[in-house]
Amino acid sequence: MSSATVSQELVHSELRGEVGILTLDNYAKRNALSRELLRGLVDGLQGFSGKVRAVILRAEQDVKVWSAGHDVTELAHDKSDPLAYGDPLEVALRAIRNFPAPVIAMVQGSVWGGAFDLVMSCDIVIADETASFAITPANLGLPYNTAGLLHFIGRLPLNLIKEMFFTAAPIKAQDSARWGIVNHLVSSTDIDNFTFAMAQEICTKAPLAIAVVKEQLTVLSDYEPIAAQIFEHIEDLRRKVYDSEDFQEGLSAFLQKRRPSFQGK
Ligand code: YXS
Repeated sequence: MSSATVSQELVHSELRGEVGILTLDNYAKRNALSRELLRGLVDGLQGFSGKVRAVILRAEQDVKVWSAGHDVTELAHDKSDPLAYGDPLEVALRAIRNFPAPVIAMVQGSVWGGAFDLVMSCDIVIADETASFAITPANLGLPYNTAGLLHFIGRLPLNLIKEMFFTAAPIKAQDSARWGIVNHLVSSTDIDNFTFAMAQEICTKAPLAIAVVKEQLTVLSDYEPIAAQIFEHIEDLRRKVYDSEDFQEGLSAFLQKRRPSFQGK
């Protein structure tokens, strides 16, 4: 089976009028964001180009886990940056942010790690009462990347971002609505219809005006002037972390299904 076919197996694409629907479907691995699954997501978006005025990104109906985040088995552990610009997850996040129509994340179940960045890279987030959101690099000893942090800084209060990164604890549905992680919290029985109705409403509006406003908001919210010296300092700090024994311990513990023992070195 070709790689493209495998990817299409992991992410289903469906056209419903001018709404494109991408469904994550690798529950055996809790929709972990592997390079194959992410390729399916990017290919699905590209396949919608010129055909849709709104996209819904979802998992299968009523899952307990929307996505378990970056595929840990694919995280670079050769002392190179595990979340580099060319990482498949970063490529997918940019594809969503640069897609010329609104992408709505429809969330049921738990969202972990890089999948939280994926959800927050969508333009609108609709969730039900089973949803929760966690960002978990502290469980692995991994240094999150600067672009990812800027995604969060542009969307959420700094104290919430710190709590999520420092505790790696899931934010439950009600709190996610209070903090503005989600636009709407609706019941699991209503979420399909509610989300599709919003997508259809968007389809009745001027697509060029929406595409330009989305692009303007992306450019303006991403525009955080960082002096080269500051960026190099940040990269130096991150390198110390992904070079650390703790990161190797975090990866080993995950793969051996045991609790990590971090030594701070
Ligand atoms: O043992 P098998 O082969 O059945 O596979 C198991 C898990 O190993 C696999 N799986 C994953 N594989 C790769 N990467 C993952 N992130 C991942 N998560 C799960 O899926 C199969 C079923 O998992 P299991 O038995 O644990 O399912 P469960 O229903 O009991 O528990 C579901 C979860 C999501 C609570 C549990 O799988 C879990 O805690 N997964 C890891 C969540 C997480 O820490 N994600 C962050 C990944 S790193 C990341 O996204 C960023 C780089 S960062 O670290 O910066 O946030």
